[in-house]
Amino acid sequence: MHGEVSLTPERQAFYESLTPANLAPLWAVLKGMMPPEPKSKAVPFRWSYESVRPMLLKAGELLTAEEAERRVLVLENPSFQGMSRTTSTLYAGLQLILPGETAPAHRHTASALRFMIEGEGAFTNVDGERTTMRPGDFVITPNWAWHDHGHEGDQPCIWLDGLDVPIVQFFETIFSGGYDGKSQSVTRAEGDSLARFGSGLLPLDEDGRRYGATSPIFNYPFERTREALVAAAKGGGSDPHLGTTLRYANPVDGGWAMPTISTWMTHLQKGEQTKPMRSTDGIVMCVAEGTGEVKIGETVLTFAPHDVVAIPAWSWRSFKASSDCFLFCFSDRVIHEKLGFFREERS
Ligand code: GTQ
Repeated sequence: MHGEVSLTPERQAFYESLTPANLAPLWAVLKGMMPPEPKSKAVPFRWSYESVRPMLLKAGELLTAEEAERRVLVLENPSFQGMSRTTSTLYAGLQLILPGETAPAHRHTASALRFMIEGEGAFTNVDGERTTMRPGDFVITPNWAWHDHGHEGDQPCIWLDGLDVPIVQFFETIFSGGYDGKSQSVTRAEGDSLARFGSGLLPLDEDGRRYGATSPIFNYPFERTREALVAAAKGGGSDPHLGTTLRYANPVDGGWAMPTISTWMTHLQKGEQTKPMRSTDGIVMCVAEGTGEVKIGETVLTFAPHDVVAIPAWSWRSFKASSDCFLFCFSDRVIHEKLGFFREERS
């Protein structure tokens, strides 16, 4: 775009006369409106699991899951305090459920994902099917699906929630509702969705669009993901920018597992280092296993298991693994792709 339009007293007076008429001169704002490339308002940030965990457990002493509805500490980007945003477009939070508790059934137009971090025995019921969540599992709550969480183990369970809330808010399409009763009745056997849709097989007489554009698989178990990544790393050689990365796919059409949030997992072997790349999507990363560092622009952040890192849109990123790493990531990429905004650049 061209240079600033200079401000004279006469012009200034004219602009002020426009304001009460709810008019504004485009030429005074055009440069800011159309910068040559994106400049994210979000900043790179890492939440250390070691330091957040005690605060989450403290919340567990202060209130029950039922009282809270969802006992979650929102991971707020320093640029968005009070706005429940981890990146400019995505929400992330750490949720705690204690043995015997229930997070009551509700539903909303925001889509949610869970990335399980710690503990045994927690489950979520989604649209009549229960799934037990084990560390490293990626679990989906499709938009408008009833969901409630419970816990039959004897230790605290903690997972990362990822939601498209800021996006749904932007479109002013938030709806939500409470269930008549604490938890929904289970109508399908555990593992049914994974059996029907998650083994390279599909039902002969159902097209699999149970949840519209969301994958009919709602738990992608870590055991399978990890095994695939380890085999792929051995078999194919790692990409210089991506390491060994596989995305979670909707088996019905091969697209992303969720209509508004892209998800993938990266495996880096000890000592592996990726070359800088950047893309238009803002990313939230959760460390499933391993330690290392991520460079985002000029910021270097170390990471350890279960740490969560916000990577702002269009910032150069590269990773260095000091031990074997498995890094779960989610972003708004799928929306960029659908709308024709997605770009990436590799050094
Ligand atoms: O578990 O349903 O972190 O509704 C935020 C909103 C979790 C949930 C969040 C939610 C949930």
